[in-house]
Amino acid sequence: MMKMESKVAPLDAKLSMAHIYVAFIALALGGTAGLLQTLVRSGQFQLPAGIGYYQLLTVHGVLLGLVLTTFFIVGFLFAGLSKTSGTLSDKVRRSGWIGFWLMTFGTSLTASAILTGKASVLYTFYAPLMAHPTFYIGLALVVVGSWVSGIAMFIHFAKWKKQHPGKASPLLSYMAIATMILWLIATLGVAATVLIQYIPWSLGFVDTIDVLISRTLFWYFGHPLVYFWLLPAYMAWYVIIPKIIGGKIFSDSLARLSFVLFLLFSIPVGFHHQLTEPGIAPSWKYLQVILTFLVIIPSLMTAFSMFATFEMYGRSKGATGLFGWFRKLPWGDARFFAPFMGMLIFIPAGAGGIINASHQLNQVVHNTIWVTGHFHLTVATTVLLTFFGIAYWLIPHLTGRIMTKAMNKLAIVQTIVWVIGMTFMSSAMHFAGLLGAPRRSSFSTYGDSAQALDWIPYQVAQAVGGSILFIGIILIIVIVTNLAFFAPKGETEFPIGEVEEAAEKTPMILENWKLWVGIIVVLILVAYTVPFIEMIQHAPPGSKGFNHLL
Ligand code: HEM
Ligand SMILES: [Cu+2]
Repeated sequence: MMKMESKVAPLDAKLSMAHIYVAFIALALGGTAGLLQTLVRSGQFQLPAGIGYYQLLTVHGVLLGLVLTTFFIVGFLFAGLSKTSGTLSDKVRRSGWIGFWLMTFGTSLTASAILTGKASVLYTFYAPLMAHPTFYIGLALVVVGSWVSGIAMFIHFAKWKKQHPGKASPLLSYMAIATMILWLIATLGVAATVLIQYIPWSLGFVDTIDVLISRTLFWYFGHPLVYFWLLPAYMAWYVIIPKIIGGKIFSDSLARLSFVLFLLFSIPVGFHHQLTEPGIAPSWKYLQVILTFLVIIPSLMTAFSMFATFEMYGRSKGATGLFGWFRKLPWGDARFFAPFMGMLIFIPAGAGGIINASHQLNQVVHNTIWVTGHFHLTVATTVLLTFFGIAYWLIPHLTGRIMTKAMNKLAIVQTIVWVIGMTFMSSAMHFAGLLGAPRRSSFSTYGDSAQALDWIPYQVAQAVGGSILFIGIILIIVIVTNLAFFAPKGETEFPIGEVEEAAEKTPMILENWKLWVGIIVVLILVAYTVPFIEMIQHAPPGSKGFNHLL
């Protein structure tokens, strides 16, 4: 097929790169904040110039959790759609740019509120902490911008479908659309709370806010948010990695089915973040925890599929014995090595996630720095190392350059540095959390209490890890800058895997989005309607805003 060999058209490449630049600027700034946080929490360092700890942590959470991820993902999805479903039409591309500028303008509004000290409310912005209205308005613009881009992607995909009736869509495009459907459904919750609750309240149109409802709408969004981060990483694992190692995609149908299951099981489960919250009956928490655990099924399907691809490839290269194939993998190729280390870290990360989601065990770790340790393994390692692995071929593909051997070596070093730094920082966070150390708090010995003194060695280890990670940040910025501006000109492949010949044909029911979206809506209604009505009927008095500037 000619299309498969094509390049992303230059105009589409520009759109995609614009997103990627913002993402890596966010990484550089957010990573610096992260380093400072670990230094503060070691007890050896104080923030200069009146910068507050919460202010710093808000910068870190918003830039890395929200800006880096969303921009990188939208950029990657546009590139993937352009590559596998054809060049974007002018209209679709223009909508992509409108989306980009809305998101960028929104980010700068939110950032100015945080930097001027008027929005130290952390990236979850829990009420009744109240920020300056521009913080929420900026966030709303980021969401609306992402919708404009998302809808443009749907239009592009619908056009492909129309031109290819009865055919299974390109796998990468299918996955991009699944990811965007997840994002659109999930962001309805955060948009509702920001537009209906936070903005009128912060502008002073209403006096009080219903805290439980705001938190419920936030977590209706907050959990699928993590799948919005993960699915693009899975896109790379399922479709890109097989090509990079020279193997085949194990099964197209299994890949699509796992995406559908992720979509179904990642939305109606927000209560697992609210297990300690009053006002939600235990039976509804129980239901949502069960739905949470169902996500283990597509996760294990993904793991199985990846290792099947690796083993099939190794054996085709003559590997023998149970694990002989392991040595045949291209360890020297950063495009493979970085995501592979991400997959490896996902094993302990996923195990930690099962602990978090279990009601009883959650009581032990809730709001401790264990949780922070957990998501630095998932999003800041598994997802991020995979995104780095994508950047190593996507950026040179889009800018018409090649990654030199030297840069590839540096990228291998970057991966190792990241894994070592994260092992220090994240392990220390997990252990300190088990000893009761709270997350989201500056350094304190709590009046020299024995328990708090026990945490200090771990906090020093966090700072050691944080410093190593910061070297990793410098390295990735050097590599990305090189790939975008200085690397030698040339052609870089956009790797798209092919399906194993023996694989079953893809059933068309997997393309039936009306059906899947219908099932998601039903699941959401089952999981949320009754508890939500109860929250409204038995609502406590609302809360006034708390704002240290008032
Ligand atoms: C240089 C690398 C990094 C370092 C040293 C670092 C360090 C930290 C520390 C110490 C905290 C917790 C502070 C506290 O609760 O008091 C934290 C929180 C957080 N980090 Fe990182 N981090 C790094 C990279 C990342 C990356 C790459 C991401 C996301 C992709 C990320 C996302 C977050 C989020 C979402 C929070 C939670 C903020 C909150 O609780 O409001 N971090 N980080
Ligand atoms: Cu969750």
